[in-house]
Amino acid sequence: MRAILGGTIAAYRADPTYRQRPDVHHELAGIGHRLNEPMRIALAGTLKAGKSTLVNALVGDTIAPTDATEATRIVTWFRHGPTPRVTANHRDGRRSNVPITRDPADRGLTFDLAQVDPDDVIDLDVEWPAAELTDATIIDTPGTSSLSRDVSARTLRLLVPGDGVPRVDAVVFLLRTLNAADIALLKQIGELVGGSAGALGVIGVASRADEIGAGRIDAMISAKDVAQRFTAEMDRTGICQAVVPVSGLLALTARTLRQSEFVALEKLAGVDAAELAKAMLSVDRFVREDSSLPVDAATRAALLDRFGMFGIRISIAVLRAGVSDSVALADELLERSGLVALREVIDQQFAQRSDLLKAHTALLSLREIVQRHPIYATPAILADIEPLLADTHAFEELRLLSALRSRPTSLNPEEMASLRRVIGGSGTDAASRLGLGPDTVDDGPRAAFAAAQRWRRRAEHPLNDPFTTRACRAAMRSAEALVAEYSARA
Ligand SMILES: Nc1nc2c(ncn2[C@@H]2O[C@H](COP(=O)(O)OP(=O)(O)OP(=O)(O)O)[C@@H](O)[C@H]2O)c(=O)[nH]1
Ligand SMILES: [Mg+2]
Repeated sequence: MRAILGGTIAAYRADPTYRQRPDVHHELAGIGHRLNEPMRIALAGTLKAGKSTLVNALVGDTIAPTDATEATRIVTWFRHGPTPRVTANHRDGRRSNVPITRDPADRGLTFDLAQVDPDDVIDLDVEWPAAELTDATIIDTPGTSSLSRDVSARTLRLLVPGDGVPRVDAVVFLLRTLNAADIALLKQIGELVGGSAGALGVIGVASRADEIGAGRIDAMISAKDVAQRFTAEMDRTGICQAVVPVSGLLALTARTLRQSEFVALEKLAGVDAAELAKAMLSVDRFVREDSSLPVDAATRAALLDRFGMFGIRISIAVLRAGVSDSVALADELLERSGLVALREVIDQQFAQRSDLLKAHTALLSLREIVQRHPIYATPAILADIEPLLADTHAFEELRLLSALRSRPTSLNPEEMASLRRVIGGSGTDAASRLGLGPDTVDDGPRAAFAAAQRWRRRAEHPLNDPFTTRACRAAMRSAEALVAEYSARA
């Protein structure tokens, strides 16, 4: 990729017409800069799906405004920076500083947008010293309700820009329901992010998962069922296969759990079970002024705000099961929020392949520029780009890793585990793909050869369904690539 880019830059420098076009040189240099930047992950989805809350949960700090403030109408970039700083990018190219204020109710930060007209601002740039942002820049987008509204248009311009050059490398799409408008939007995004092969770098989240079961303790279990139905339905559309149920609210609260909250929950956990069950029959009852619960009404309302009904129930259950310190409670809540699972999926699908995703974005950008500004060398450059974009095996691996989560195969559990491994499910280096430890690493070439043979034979099994055959063929190709890699090294 870098070689093609370098060659292209040289070709434009030497071209008699384009020698004098700093704007084009600047655009080309920008592609190179982006290859060195962290991967860009956008959070998109329907109105009030919980995008901003999930941004905060991922970062581990309340930095994205979540109320219906003006800021939720603006695309906001969260990048790593040494000190907190917010900059507004204006339509006329101007950049201005935006003061940061803490919300008095401690709902996190708000940006003081008094001097800023949202209609005049293209996007906000937030620099924040959070470790989570060193590997990925996270982009919060305004909710999309329909494809034509102004706010939706802002999100669409970011995710599906008119010039076809992607601004982001991967998308986490939050859905509370699956309706035709959501699917249409997802399709557009999927086509852009993944090229014509679709479904690359798009993860679905069944959001606000704690609400699906109406706050019952098995809410996350029914959320899993819903996610499975989402997955199956999305699989048919070919957009994104991995769908994870997540409660961003619970995750954020877990990551920012306060000692005072732990104390209040412990008091509630001490209440007689029947009495507590009655007091928690509904939200109204729970926050009632004249309740006999040992925690005052204001504190109860605050708990409800931070945990939700499900979060309170689950916390009490966890405390009753014997957890006795706030760190252990936070860990348990985080696990149940689905955030841990989401992070694993993000790591597997995005982080480990960030170079691939970034290279893919760079190739699309480069192709667009050389087509827009044709020079003598354009056909030669395109001839270099096209085969790289068409080499879809790495993309096929990504798609399969998620599809294997939900689609049945005739593989036995051992086969499934080693197939997932060989297509990069536990890491993309040769040793991880072949399951080699430090003492067996010398067996690499032989193991790769054996794996290629094994999957070729398995792909030809007469009782395979088409999906199983497809997965086995992909594993065979992955193993063959390892064989080639080893022989190139030797
Ligand atoms: N119970 C529950 N409530 C949530 C969850 N995530 C967000 N909420 C609530 O839903 C409301 C909207 O959350 P936001 O994070 O602002 O949603 P958003 O998608 O950013 O909204 P817009 O940007 O305005 O489209 C807030 O009141 C949140 O507290 C969740 O996981 N569980
Ligand atoms: Mg928002």
